[in-house]
Amino acid sequence: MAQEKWLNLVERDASDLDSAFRDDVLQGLSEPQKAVPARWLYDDVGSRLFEDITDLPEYYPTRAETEILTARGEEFRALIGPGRAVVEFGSGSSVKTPLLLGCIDPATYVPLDIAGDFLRAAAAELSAKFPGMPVYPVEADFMRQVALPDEVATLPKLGFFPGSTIGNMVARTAVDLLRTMRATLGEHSQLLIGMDLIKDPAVLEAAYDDAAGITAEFNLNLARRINRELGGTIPLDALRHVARWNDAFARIEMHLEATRPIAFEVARQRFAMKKGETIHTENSHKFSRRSATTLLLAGGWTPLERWFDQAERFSLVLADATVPRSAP
Ligand code: AVI
Repeated sequence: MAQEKWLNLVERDASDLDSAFRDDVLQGLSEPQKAVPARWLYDDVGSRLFEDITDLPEYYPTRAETEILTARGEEFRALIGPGRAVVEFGSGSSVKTPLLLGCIDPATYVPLDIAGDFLRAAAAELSAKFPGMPVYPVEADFMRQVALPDEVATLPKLGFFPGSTIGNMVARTAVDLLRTMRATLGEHSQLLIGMDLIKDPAVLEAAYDDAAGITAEFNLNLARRINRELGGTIPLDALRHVARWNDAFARIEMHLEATRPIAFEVARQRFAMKKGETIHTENSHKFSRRSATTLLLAGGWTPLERWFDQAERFSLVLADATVPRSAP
């Protein structure tokens, strides 16, 4: 399904990106369950809307993870130790990353991101906050193994992947990414990863369908983007944002649902949707302690410790690349 191609971005220049977007949309709209990979939600407008989402009263993950990072610094310091190269998958958040760097006394910071502009801005901000710490930004697609700068070759590594972005991937893609991270970081590395927890579906559905309608805007922006960039004629007034808990797969799904029968074109191809038919636009998987452990082990990481916010909504897991000796 097209959804499984989440973030699988290898193309670098704008025309390649345009055709990757067009191919994903045309293929996704041709499937029996229409679906567009979630990475296309994040154009400039979508990225700004996502920033707004992280401040919403209903959207707890960012606050919960920040709470853990603020409260558990001493424990991170004890288990991770000083002198590591912190390799962040994504260009980093101006709040979360300094909290981590401030408590573990790292040797260097290496943000990895495919979006060069965000990467350079985040790296400059971090350098200003930690003047004595070398920062080596790497413009790369972290879904593939990345060659880290020579300067960090001999340092022990800590991978940092906050936000529960791992939950936006189906299990197969998530396992591939965890294995790729292990290959990027090397044998004796550690990984600190945010993993959102299964909870009352009403709380989850509110987090992805807020009263102010920002998440709805974020989702509808995808249709707007298709119209703008691919010559689409999708009638936006006939689509509504839906966020629903899929218990079998332990995930929140975002969809765009047709409120009446519609017909439209994208890149000169014709499509139709019946009333009630949806375009699946995002998965956000939630984890139990056991499912998180299974996923990490499948990806080559052994959980060492996990921390929760006070309300136990969100977890940060520290895992080690060392595979324990046990029966096969
Ligand atoms: C980026 N990612 C971890 C967010 C999430 O919670 O799954 C994306 C998001 N989609 C709607 N709200 C937030």
